[in-house]
Amino acid sequence: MPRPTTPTITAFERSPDGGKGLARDTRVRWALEEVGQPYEVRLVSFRAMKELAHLALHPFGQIPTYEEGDLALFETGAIVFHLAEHHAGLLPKDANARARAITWMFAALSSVEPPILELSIAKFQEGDKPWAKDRLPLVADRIRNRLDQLSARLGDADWLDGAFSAGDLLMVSVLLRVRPSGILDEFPTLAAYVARGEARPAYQRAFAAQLAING
Ligand SMILES: N[C@@H](CCC(=O)N[C@@H](CS)C(=O)NCC(=O)O)C(=O)O
Repeated sequence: MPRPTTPTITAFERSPDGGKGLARDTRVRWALEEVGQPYEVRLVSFRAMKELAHLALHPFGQIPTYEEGDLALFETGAIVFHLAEHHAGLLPKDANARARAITWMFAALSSVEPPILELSIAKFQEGDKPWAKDRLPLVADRIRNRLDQLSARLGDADWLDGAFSAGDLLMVSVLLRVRPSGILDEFPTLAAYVARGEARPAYQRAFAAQLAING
């Protein structure tokens, strides 16, 4: 089947979060909105995600995916990076500043998101295990440790390294996933950082678009 020329992403037919914007298509929508790239969305059911047609796009049977002409991508980091490389607005021009912004993209996805994901797993997939009660506070403390370090680095800056970048887009997206636990609000500096991200018109458009499907 020929790939669509207008970029097309996949998203949950019905997001488990009921439109809170926590499913990972929101961060891709946000990046597309930041760079002013129109896009289409193909909704997939949980069953369709595990079928061959979707597995050809995403080996792990997940959303989001991204298709544009001959190109098919998965992994939000790769998708956001692709958009940032091909459009102005998400990565600085200066080579060193650009490398630092990319570093923050990796930091969001490989140093901050994993413990946050662990908390969801501990609560929702392992919550009925006899050891869950002992494990939860350990996982929560690992998040606190990371957020403490991140908060210290951000200090009183608006964004992680100069102007808003793809690094901030991913970091804010990752931090939003921990807010329901209450842990984000223990770090007012980070809560304000996330609020700055959410206040961006591009984020608001992305949030509204996913809410229109899931709300
Ligand atoms: N590392 C991946 C994670 C993708 C992911 O976990 N997607 C979730 C939705 S937010 C999903 O499809 N879950 C359904 C499943 O794994 O069956 C990325 O950043 O794109």
